[in-house]
Amino acid sequence: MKAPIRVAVTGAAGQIGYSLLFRIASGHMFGPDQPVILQLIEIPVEKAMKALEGVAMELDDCAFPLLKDMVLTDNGETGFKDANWSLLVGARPRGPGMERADLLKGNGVIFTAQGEIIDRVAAEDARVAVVGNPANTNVMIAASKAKRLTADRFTAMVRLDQNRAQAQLAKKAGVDLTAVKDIFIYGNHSPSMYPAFAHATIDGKPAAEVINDQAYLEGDFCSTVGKRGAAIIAARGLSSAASAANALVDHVHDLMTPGAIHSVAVKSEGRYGFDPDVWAGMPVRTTTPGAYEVITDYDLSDAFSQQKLAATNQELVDERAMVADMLG
Ligand code: NAX
Repeated sequence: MKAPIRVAVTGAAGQIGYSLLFRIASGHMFGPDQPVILQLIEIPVEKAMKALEGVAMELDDCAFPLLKDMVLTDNGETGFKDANWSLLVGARPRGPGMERADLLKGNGVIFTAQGEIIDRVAAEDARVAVVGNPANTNVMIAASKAKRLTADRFTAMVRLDQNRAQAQLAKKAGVDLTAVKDIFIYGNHSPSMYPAFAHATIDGKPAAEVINDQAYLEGDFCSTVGKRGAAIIAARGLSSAASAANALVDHVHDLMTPGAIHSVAVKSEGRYGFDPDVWAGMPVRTTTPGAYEVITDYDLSDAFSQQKLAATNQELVDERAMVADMLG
């Protein structure tokens, strides 16, 4: 039997955690023959730790053959110790009347600490996936604290947006979901993101040709995908959780699957015209488990794509400026 993978999860007693942990323990993230050890991290507040105990009891009660052990902790040093993957889901939510700069800085404190600890105590092959918002800036802060781990080990999730975009295109075209290919998310995980229909295909033909409604693609399609999170809050009274957990399963699963092509927020290094130092969504191809190369040959030279890329880049640059004193 393979050696277990150690998976640290922050915010483990939260909404997303409740949908996520059972999928990891049942083998959906790392495969049906890969044992796992869950290292569950919450805040040092009695209510949160008590809730975490309840989740762990339920995990026990599932009798998952792949789940070899669990660690429950409010201490990062313990929680990230020897972790192969650190899934940073917990974050500070936006409070009433809170300015965006305060939200960015409040989270900056959390991701500064977690970046430092992971760099110090996580496994040699440590990899990090950030979900907690503002995800792109949080991952940038965490990565800036790392001295041992290189920037490519730090990714943020835009996969939920990719899945949303794929589903919307399939519905609009009246085709099976699997007919929609090459739809990727560029930029920030925020309404400014660009779900790039420009190079998407449906049944092997350009999506724009099949849908034949440029106004829809540039208008409703982009805004539906960009504002889907808000629409779910309006309908459900709670933010997306099961679909976010599912997207994180996809994010990590595909990063562990050589040949997979998928959207990930990575350090831009200037690709697709993004500022070199921001983390932006873009298509990557997994090379070896955990490693990837950015695909740079998709054509986004049309005026609409250029305008969308510039806008989401500007938002990332502005976010970076707001936390400039916390970087490095
Ligand atoms: P919940 O509020 O249900 O759960 C968050 C949990 O994190 C809580 O139990 C809290 O105690 C814990 N937590 C907070 N700070 C922590 C810290 N420093 N260390 C460890 N645990 C900590 O939120 P949930 O619905 O689970 O969402 C979690 C995060 O995901 C939010 O920031 C949310 O905005 C973000 N999302 C990101 C998405 C993406 O696509 N990137 C989509 C879904 C989601 O909105």
